[in-house]
Amino acid sequence: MSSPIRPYGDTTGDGMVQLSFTLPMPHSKVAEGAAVQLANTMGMDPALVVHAKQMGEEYTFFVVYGRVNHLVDPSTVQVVERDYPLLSPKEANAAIKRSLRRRLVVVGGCIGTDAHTVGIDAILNIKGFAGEKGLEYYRELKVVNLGAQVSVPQLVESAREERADAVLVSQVVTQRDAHLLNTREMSAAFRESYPPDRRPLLIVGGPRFDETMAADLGVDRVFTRGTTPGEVASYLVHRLTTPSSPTTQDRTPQAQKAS
Ligand code: B12
Repeated sequence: MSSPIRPYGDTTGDGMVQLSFTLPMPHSKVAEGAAVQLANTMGMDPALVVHAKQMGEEYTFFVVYGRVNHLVDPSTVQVVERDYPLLSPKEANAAIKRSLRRRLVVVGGCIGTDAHTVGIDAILNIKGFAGEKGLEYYRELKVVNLGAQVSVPQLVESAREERADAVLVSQVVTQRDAHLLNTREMSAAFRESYPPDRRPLLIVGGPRFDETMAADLGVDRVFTRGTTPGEVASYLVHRLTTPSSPTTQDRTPQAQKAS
């Protein structure tokens, strides 16, 4: 059992935090005063401007350091814990071979206008990420990487053509909630194009997603910053080859023959 805690900067429990933001005004003493006023309004008191830098002609970036009185209670925090075992590529390949008796097909890409492919490539490309090989390295996975700026209809079409078991979508740009809107559009399109028991597993990832939003976004799982390919491969195996998993039932060779 954990008890409520405070942040600290200099001495344990002193409540000190650091905050950065930009105000739409040139740097001046008034601008610094405005930054302190904002911090005070947010509950930082006292608040000290420790860095101020004019950006272009009309903006100033601030770092403010100060005390808050709020407590956090770790026992009430809700997170998505990993609820599947981490497998090595060898174990993942063996599980797919044993259960599907064919390669598991993954179609991925960045949807909308998003051209940030480094994240999805980190997961899919053979070179991988953080010392782990990407999904292309797995012998029992067939990976179709559609790259950047894939439209939702294109994605659905490719998923159909490839008979995808899973669709992996990356969204990095979050301006005007583009990542949320695009993801909802994507999941709605898959629901429209597939009967519920035939729909591929929908996975979305990017640095600014909230992992708890999967149901709200209509996807099966959300992955965020720092995700490694091994985690994704293990999740795919868990969801698509474990007999108790609901999405597995209609993808087994027997079920596919029957349909
Ligand atoms: C590299 C980069 C670019 C490159 C992209 C090159 C490429 N081929 O990808 C270029 C120069 C093209 C670019 C362009 C732009 N960029 Co840029 N870019 C970045 C930068 C510096 C790094 C992103 C990156 O590669 N991260 C490394 C990867 C490995 O991390 P990741 O994406 O988080 O991926 C990991 C996880 O999130 C997860 N993951 C990600 N996707 C998926 C998907 C699945 C299925 C799974 C399971 C996991 C997963 O796994 C990955 C590994 O752990 C960021 C700033 C930053 N430091 O993050 C800005 C940033 C993302 N860009 C930004 C912006 C604004 C732009 C532009 C709009 C700029 C402009 N005005 O033109 C354009 C948009 C272009 C477009 N149409 O999308 C903003 C976005 C702000 C926002 N709130 O949305 C950022 C945050 C910079 C900033 N602070 O302003 N950019």
